[in-house]
Formats: sequence, C-alpha cells, structure tokens
Amino acid sequence: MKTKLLALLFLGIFSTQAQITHNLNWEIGIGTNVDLTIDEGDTVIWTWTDAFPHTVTNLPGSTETFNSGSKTGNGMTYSKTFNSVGSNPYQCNFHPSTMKGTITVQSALSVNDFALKGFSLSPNPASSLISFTLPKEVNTGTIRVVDLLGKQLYLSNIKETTLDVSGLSKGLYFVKVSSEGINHTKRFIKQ
Ligand SMILES: [Cu+2]
Repeated sequence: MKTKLLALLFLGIFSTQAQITHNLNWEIGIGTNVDLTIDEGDTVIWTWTDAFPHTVTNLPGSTETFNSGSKTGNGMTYSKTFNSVGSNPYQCNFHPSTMKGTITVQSALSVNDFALKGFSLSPNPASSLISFTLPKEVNTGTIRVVDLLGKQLYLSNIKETTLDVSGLSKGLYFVKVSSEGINHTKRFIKQ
C-alpha cells in the first residue's frame, strides 16, 4: 500500500514538472486584474478575498467549460487546469460588471520552439572543445553532431554542455538539438 502511494507520488511529480500554478484574488471590484496568459497544462486557482458569494463561470465562446458554482467566504478557492490552447473569457455570475477576465492558454510547445532558437555554440570554428549554451526553459532533449552525409558522430543528453571535437576531421558539421519533438540545427567548422 505504502509503496503504491509512493509510486503514485513519484509519477505525479514527474508528470507535473513543467506545469505552473497561477493564483488570482477573486472579489468585488477586482476589475481586469484577472486576465492571465498561461501555458497548456497550467492550473489557475482563484481565492475568494471578500465575504460575498461569487462564481467563476466561463462565458459563451470560451474554449473550455467551467463553473465553480456559488461559493461564499474569505479563503474559498476554485481551481481549474487548462489543457486546450485557446481563449477563456469568464465572470462571476453575481457581479459580471466588476468581476470578469480572460485566461489565454498558449501552446507550451511553441514556447519551446522559440526557446530552442536561442541555442548557441562557441567557439566556431573550433579545434578542440566547443561549449553549448541552451536557454534555461529547455530542460530535456538531445544534442547530436552529424557530418555532411548525415552520419551521426555524437549523441548526448542536452545537459552535456561541452564536447571535445579534436578527433574530428577538418570540415563542416551540423549540431542538431532536439527537445519535445522540436529540432534546431546549427553549423560549425572544425579547423
Ligand atoms: Cu461575485
């Protein structure tokens, strides 16, 4: 029983690693301070910060459907995980004029795609050691070195930040960095 629970916890930690929780206050007059842009898989938690009854309810045209129902009391919370890219306008059904916002959900993958372009290597040309620099958002993936014929000469985890190229013949090579299904290629010259 204990082992099963531990295994579940372990899996939970792994599968939610990249996801973020965003906190919003929810009260009369909160105005437009409840707009958020989040990544797919992120969770939003609304916390009731006055003593009045409120709801968190999606408006027509919202990508996802959600409704907290009526809750009353300071410290009450409603939590929703957004798993679809899109726009989610919402309101409090009791105070629609002063309590409404939009949760915009963007693709986590496109952020990564953008981030991968920040991959760099130096020096270039290189004769012995080259160093890779990866944007901090990129945490998983592989780095490969291939020659002009596409032959793979080197494969490592993305965490490896230096590579000894002194054994390579002089010429042009490609460094391919891959993360979560996205690839980015840079050229380097061995001299
Ligand atoms: Cu309300």
